[in-house]
Amino acid sequence: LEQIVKRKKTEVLQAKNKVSVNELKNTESFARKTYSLKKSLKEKSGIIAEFKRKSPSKGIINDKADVLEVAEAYQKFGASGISILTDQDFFGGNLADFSKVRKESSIPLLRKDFMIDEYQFYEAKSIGADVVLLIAASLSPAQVQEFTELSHELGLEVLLEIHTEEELQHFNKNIDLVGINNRNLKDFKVDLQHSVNLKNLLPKETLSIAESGIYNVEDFKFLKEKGFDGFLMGEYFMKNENPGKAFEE
Ligand code: IGP
Repeated sequence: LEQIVKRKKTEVLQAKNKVSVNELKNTESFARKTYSLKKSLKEKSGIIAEFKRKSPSKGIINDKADVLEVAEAYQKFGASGISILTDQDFFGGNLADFSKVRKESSIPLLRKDFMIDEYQFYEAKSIGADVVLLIAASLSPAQVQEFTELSHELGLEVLLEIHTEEELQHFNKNIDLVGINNRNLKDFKVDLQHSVNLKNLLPKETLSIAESGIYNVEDFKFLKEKGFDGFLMGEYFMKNENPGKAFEE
């Protein structure tokens, strides 16, 4: 994670030099009204289906699937939202994938990246995001607070990702959604029960998302029974030649 954050800082500096915040503010998407994932979680399946080509823990998952085709299928078969990785170096994503999907879809889109600088929030808005991810493990509670305020000014919802009890300190009542990562980012181990225990420490009314390592219908049902409002699933779909079809089934 440290390595990713370090790389990200350089990347943001380069991006700032290419496109200024003012230029981002002048993009077409910047003025659009965003979709609410909170609302969509209740109205549809609760599944946030992810487009992810590769990951540090799994290597290449799928480098052939077409992002537009997959996103269209995810939406058609009832996803509440779509998560699209925009990190290039570690996850094989890019901003263009995101913008393309935005043009063709009308459901909430989550920009999945490592957000560490204000600039990235303007960028997220300019590519058509509705929701941004804040990872507690790579931010201070003060940064989470500050980025949440900025996101709301831009009309974006915030998904705070936590994995440990200590990270509950990053929570504040302005946060829209709390994601509990079933996967430990340090050793990549997946533990669903750990997430359930952590969820029970959150205020009851908090909307919670179970993230990662949901590999079959039993996992999904288990987490749903335990009261999770949303389910972020990537690999289970992406490892198929046709991820959209995997979602349908
Ligand atoms: C999806 P999976 O195991 O279904 O492919 O996981 C998603 O939760 C995972 O990609 C993820 C992630 C992250 C990726 C969760 N938190 C933070 C990058 C950064």
